[in-house]
Amino acid sequence: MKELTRRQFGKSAAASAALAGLALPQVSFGQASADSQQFPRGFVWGCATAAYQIEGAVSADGRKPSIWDIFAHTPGKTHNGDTGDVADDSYHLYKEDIRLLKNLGVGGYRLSISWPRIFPHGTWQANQAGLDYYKRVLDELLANGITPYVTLFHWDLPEALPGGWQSRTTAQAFAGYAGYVARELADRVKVFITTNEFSSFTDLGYRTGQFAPGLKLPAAQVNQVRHHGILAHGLGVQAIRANAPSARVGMAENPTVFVPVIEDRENITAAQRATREENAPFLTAVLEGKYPDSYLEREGANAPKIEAGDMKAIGSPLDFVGLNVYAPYYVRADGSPKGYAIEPRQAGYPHMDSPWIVIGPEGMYWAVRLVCDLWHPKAIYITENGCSAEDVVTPAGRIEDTERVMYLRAHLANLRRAIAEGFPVKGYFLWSLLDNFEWADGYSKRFGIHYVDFKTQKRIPKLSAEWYRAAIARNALV
Ligand code: GBH
Repeated sequence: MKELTRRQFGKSAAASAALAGLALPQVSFGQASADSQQFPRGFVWGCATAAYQIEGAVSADGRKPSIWDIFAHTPGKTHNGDTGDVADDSYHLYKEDIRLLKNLGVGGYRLSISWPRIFPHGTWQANQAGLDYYKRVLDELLANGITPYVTLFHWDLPEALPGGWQSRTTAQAFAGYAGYVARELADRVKVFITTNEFSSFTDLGYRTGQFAPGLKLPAAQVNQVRHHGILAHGLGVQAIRANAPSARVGMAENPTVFVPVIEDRENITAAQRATREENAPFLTAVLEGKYPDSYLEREGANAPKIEAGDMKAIGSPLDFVGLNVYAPYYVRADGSPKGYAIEPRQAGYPHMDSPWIVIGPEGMYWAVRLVCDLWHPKAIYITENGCSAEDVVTPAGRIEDTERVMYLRAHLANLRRAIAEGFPVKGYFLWSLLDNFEWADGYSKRFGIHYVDFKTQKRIPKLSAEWYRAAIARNALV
């Protein structure tokens, strides 16, 4: 790790020396241990959010409904009937939220743009007032020295688009929107992220029905929806490159992540196979520009209908791959034809406040390593990582979220291992800056490192915010 800076260590050593007169054993803080906690110079520390989860102001300045407005307002679809109508009111409080970012010392902020603010009817007629809002947000970020990482689609699809992701024209509409935004914001934004989490807006929206628009379609139609999702990404990449030639472009994906049960050759091979196979319709297709034959054979007559040029667009070269990492599966080698077996999640396996966030920090290391070994991306960003916690406010007004600190520290230790082994990880975006509208879970799950009192909109930094601030300041695990 030649790139590491030793300056921070020097400061800490001086501080402990100053305490040496006290009748306490000196805290050991040797050179070796300081180095082993360090991140590379230039590493981007950031936070992430998404438009519908934080903005509120759903009718402001010409915005029209997204499929999430409709879904959340449909009885029984979200916890407690919660909606994003107000959320964190970040639409109005964005300056305060940027102050929180500034206090943390982050270098980057991953935010998303609300498609229905820019094209309230999905396509055709752009809404200047919506665009102007984001110009104000971006200007505020830039004035504070924070680099924006802009996601174009984080699930708030304009309701007006007929058929939603069932329709191929939605992918084309996305490209039109992406190209327009890239052109209009190219002076302010140097990094664009097309879409967030293919499986979340396709499978959960159209197969399981947990997310908007809440459909449960048969396999052939689900595969077509998935195809339109990755096609939107591919056409989006082309449109962004045409309109903002100097911007860097990638996507944010949450592949199913596999940890080999034993770190040896056969189990690592099994994890690699599982990563490629289990992510076939999404990450594999995008990074190979082709669906694996095994996937097409498996789906048979239900396989997606592909038009000429689709796969070329889908496989458009990327400047980076963004990975959202929360919870892995464990996998082992076996004698089956595919060569791996995914371990069932045991009922007693520990998890964070959200039951789906089982604790598996090694997933962070293996996500990076396996994606790099399989596909050799130019760069990786961790575009999301974080967890929910109960976050009770103490009588003293504090939120002592030690379990979140544990979760983050363990994941960053594994990320650091990947970096130390030479994998090109350039930055990390913590999910999330603020407690917010957690989709189907409404306001019942808190992911922020700042607590939000949804009645008063007051923000309170949690212990995890203090911890993250210290990590950023030292560019190291703390
Ligand atoms: C990300 O999704 C999203 O990008 C972000 O918007 C979100 O707030 C964040 O993570 C935290 O959830 O209830 O067992 O059926 C993560 C992918 C997809 C994981 C939906 C949870 C529901 C699991 N998520 N999934 S379950």
